[in-house]
Amino acid sequence: MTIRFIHAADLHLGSPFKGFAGLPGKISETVRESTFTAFRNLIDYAAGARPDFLLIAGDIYDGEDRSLRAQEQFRQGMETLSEVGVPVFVSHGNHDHLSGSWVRFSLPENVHVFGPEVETAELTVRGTNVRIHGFSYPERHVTEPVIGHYPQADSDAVEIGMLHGSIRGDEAHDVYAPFTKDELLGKGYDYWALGHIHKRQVLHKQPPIVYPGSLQGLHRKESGVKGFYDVTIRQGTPSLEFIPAGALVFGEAEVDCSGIRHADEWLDRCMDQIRAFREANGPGLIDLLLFGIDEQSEAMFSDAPESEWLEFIREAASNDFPDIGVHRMTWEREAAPSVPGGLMRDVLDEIGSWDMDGWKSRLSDLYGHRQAYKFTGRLDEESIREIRKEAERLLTDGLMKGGRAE
Ligand SMILES: [Mn+2]
Repeated sequence: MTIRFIHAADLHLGSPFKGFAGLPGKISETVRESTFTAFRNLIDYAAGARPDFLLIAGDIYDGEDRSLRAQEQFRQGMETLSEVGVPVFVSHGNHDHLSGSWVRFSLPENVHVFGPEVETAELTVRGTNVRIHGFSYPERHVTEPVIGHYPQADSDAVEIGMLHGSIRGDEAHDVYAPFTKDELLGKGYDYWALGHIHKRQVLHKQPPIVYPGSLQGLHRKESGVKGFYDVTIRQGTPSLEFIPAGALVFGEAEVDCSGIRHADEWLDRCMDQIRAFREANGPGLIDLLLFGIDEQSEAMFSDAPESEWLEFIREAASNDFPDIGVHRMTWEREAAPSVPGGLMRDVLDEIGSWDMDGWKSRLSDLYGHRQAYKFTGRLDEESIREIRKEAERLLTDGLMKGGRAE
């Protein structure tokens, strides 16, 4: 008895990719289209491999309003799988919960969408009964555990649980439909198809408890190759193959700047790193981390504003590698010098005294502005920490350059 299925989650179709406005040429288009491209890669793979079924464990859509375009693309993908006879089981998550207001599209009959309560879908694969248990988020915040509503395994069937949520006590993520590993194992299922956490991870090997991760990285913290799992369970023994699907990879490249005196030397070193990244990862968005900055290279960098350096490398990269974008550039300098006095020092002291709320209230005009939001994205603790670091760095540079802050 062998069954084969595909497990994907967190497609986030139609994610707006805020904050990528400055990228030149083709790459900004690639970024905007990336969730759709990744989805087509998933569908093409499934149509070719013809597994027994496909599981999508939540967050198909990025927004609860489910844009028309995203829904149409999804419907087309489902039609393709309908034509080749692949059933699809869908549970909606916190991003595409059932209470959002969206225009309805009809999906073909091969698609089963789980309702707001845990329910069981059954199918027969070459004489083997398969039971798939799952639910869709009735509203955005499902903070109560739902695991108690999943039935115990019935010994005759292959049993699969679909669950969009996070492990109890995981402080780093909003705790949605929290569960423990033991609770999942206690159900006696053959496979747990999880969603919600965008980082790929296998929480347990046998039976597998799996987050496939997001199908496409959505911002620079979702780095590395993204995709889905092709799963085979043969005589009760599972084997998992990870299949890349993302249109581009978010990543980092480090550029050693020691001994550099001229801009063209710097450019060569950057391009070497970009080329290496391209060879290892394919299309991508890169953060360049400049390290080993000595007096000579510092003197060179200080002769042009940072924005100009960034523009320079972006253009050079897009000429040689049209599918690579330089997202950000960071100068890794030594610790702040102890230059006393002056207005910069006063400002540095002042902002040093602000706590998280202090920063939030001071940034709220900009971040709350409807037009600016397109460029700034969301104001969370992580972005505040970055703004604070950047502000301190600009002020410190200003101190070093005798008051000229870029
Ligand atoms: Mn998600």
